[in-house]
Amino acid sequence: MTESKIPAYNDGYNENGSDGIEEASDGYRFRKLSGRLMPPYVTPLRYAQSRDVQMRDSDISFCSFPKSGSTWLSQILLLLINGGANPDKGTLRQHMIWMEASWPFPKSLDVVDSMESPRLFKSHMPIEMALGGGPAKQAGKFIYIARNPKDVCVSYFHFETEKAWAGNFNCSWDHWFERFISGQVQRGSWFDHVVGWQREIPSNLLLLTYEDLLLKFDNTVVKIAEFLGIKLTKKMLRQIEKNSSFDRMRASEFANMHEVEQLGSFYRKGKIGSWKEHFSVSQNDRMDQLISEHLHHVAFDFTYETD
Ligand code: PPS
Repeated sequence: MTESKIPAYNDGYNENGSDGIEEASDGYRFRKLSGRLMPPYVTPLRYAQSRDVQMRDSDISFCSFPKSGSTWLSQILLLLINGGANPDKGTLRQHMIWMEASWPFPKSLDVVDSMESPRLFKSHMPIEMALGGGPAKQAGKFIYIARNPKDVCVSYFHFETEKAWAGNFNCSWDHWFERFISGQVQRGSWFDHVVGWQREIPSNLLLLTYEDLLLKFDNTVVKIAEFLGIKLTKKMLRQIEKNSSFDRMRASEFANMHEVEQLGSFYRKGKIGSWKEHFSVSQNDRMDQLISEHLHHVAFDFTYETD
């Protein structure tokens, strides 16, 4: 595994240099692939490789729109396949295969082909651009995790502000809100992403929500284990709960994400409802309107606030 640290996003690190990277008038940087805004580190080469990967029956892939709890899910999956404990070597990121990204631990198709089973794949792609063409076309198990769009919008605002991979841009909350609801953020429209992934639900695709993990942890982990065919004991479940807790992940060398220095505040709140600290009444009305227009037929049942 590559041990190098990537202190900041650097165009020169990518195979294609800065080709195809665009900068909007507000300073937001992105690369367009298949008409969608992507982070610059999703290079055409990495994206092509991600489409060509051949999945095995034993592979586990998880996907989400950014800031939807995918890192938490990755930790739970790793604990599930490892008997409840973290592996002795490496970090959480190093145990994930992130085919579409050129950092921090890029892997070529040859390397991925030679890896032992079970392999754990991470992705943030919309269904039309999914790893290997998506669950309907591939072997292995796929999990898609979604989170309510209000909290995603806020979490993403903090994640993208003053980050090199987004051009170190710095905008107001109001400006970000407009970008988010019009799909002008890296990975495109949250609504398209979430609606697209549940349009067809083959038997090798499990849909989850971040809120389910927070509010019904045991049931949700049992559901994941059953889906993956993993025997889960009560002791393992308690170990998984402990080792995947927000505080434990934030504090542990294994999961703290310090490979990318700019991710210092990666574990920000880990709660439902932090949108209330940012949304104005009219922004909330507009988001509710979009939710009722786009989500009336989706399989997800989001929770927006807790008592
Ligand atoms: S990324 O960067 O797109 O991969 O982000 P992702 O991991 O999908 O989502 C990040 C948000 O998940 C929160 N998080 C957690 N919440 C509860 N428990 C645990 N263990 C946990 N780990 C990560 C993280 O704090 C981000 O949400 P916000 O609202 O910003 O805190």
